[in-house]
Amino acid sequence: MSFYITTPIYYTNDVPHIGHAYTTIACDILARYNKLLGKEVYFLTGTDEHGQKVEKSAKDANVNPKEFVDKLSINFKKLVLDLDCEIDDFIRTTEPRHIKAAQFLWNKLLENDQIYLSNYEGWYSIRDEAFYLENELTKVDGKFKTKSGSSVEWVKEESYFFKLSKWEDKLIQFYENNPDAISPKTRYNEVLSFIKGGLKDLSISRTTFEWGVKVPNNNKHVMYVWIDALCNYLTSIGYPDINNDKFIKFWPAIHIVGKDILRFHAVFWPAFLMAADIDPPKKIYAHGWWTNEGQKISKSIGNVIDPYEIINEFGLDQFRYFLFREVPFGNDGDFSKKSIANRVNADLSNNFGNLVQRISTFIVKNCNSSINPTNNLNNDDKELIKNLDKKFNDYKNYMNNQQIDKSIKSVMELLSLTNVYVDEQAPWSLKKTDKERMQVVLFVVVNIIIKSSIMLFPIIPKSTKKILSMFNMDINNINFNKFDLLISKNIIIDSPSPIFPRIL
Ligand code: ME8
Repeated sequence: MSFYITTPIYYTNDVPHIGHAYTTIACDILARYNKLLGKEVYFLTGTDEHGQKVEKSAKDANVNPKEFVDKLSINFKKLVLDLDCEIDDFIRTTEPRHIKAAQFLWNKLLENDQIYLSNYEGWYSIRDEAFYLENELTKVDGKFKTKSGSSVEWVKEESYFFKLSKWEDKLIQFYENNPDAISPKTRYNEVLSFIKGGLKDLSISRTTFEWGVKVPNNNKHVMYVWIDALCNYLTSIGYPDINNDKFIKFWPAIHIVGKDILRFHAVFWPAFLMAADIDPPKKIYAHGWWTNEGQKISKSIGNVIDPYEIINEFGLDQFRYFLFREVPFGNDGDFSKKSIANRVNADLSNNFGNLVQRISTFIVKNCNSSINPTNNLNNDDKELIKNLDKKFNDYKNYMNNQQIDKSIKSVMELLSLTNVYVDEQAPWSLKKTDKERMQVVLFVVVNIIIKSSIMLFPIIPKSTKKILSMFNMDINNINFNKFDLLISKNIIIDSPSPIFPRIL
């Protein structure tokens, strides 16, 4: 089984911020989870380096566009690694392999009679790199603005068009037959009603600036940045060679995107693909939008959240955990330092960390650092193990549907139950009265700590690896295979150290 997951490729017009980190970590979590299931995973991210917006930013910085993107792309690549994301490829749209793929896709569309030359006249937002109809705009201080507040300019130029209107029925049919192809459900409904409202042909080339992939056989035109950008998902797996192993194994992909760019992915992209005789994506998941203490994150307000600042203050896994436990994936979320501290203290320090710390130190002190497997379980133990099985199933069902927050919550509930079990069983009292029973209780708890660590590994990989190595587990081969049999051997505990210190 294979699993292909992508982030949007980010514009190289500025430094990365919390929003970019969010989508990339989401994909890393889902990629790591699918690896635990034993699937062959391909995880792609990269940078979107063409278009008017990037060209303008380069001009403002007084640098030529190529030099400009070379410099900015490095920050995005570095962030991926600093977020501990295990990618398989980092694509840049200025690379020769991508220009070749984008031009091939264009020619394919031309060959399939999906493109024609005409004139475009209408509103264009450089910030959104999108065309707008007048009824999608509102007048603010005498000037038209988009819903998100972007300025628009009137564009009048010769342009190639993609016959999007021709794909209306096919798209409706595709989504009606594949109701899971867009998630969450509200986004699916939104896209379907947009398509049913009627699709107009789409302008897919520009002549008034230079910074883009040249249209084959007409150098006056550069491709609309979105047709170039979307094609990255194909380039990485070897397009135009659709018969190569990677393409056969991994296409179609699951695209994780912010809700701002859903229409490009769920309307334009599948239409381009079908028009080029390629299967549409398996799924498009549109997540919500982060605000900063209630305000939209924006450079002009000056409230852009730098992921490095948060990581330095709270720790990487604490940051990853907060982003995906605090807010249901798909909903909007509000960021504040107070809420990260509260969440980390409640879940990671008081619940998970506390359990690991008290059990491991107890075993080191009282059991010569070692616990033996046993079958001598009483009803309380069996009840807790039943809960482990149930929460593991819930966790998988949620993860399979990208409900990351709910899957984390299942593990946290299991850990809370385990803390209650420890209090009730009181191994510190059993030490004096029934040493054999004490061993059983510790065995059950160690079992749950190890399995919870594996379940939480996709979300907080560094910390769970530390815990697993503390319990002498093989951290180079973490997976759900033989999950039931994990603790069939004697467990030796290495010197315990606090994993999640409380944030003061
Ligand atoms: O749109 N909250 O690139 P981009 C959550 N190049 N996520 C956010 C966010 C926020 N406040 N801000 C940004 C582009 N994001 C195109 C994509 S794909 C073929 C081309 C995330 O640099 C979110 O994933 O503007 C959003 O969709 C993406 O960054 C936009 O990145």
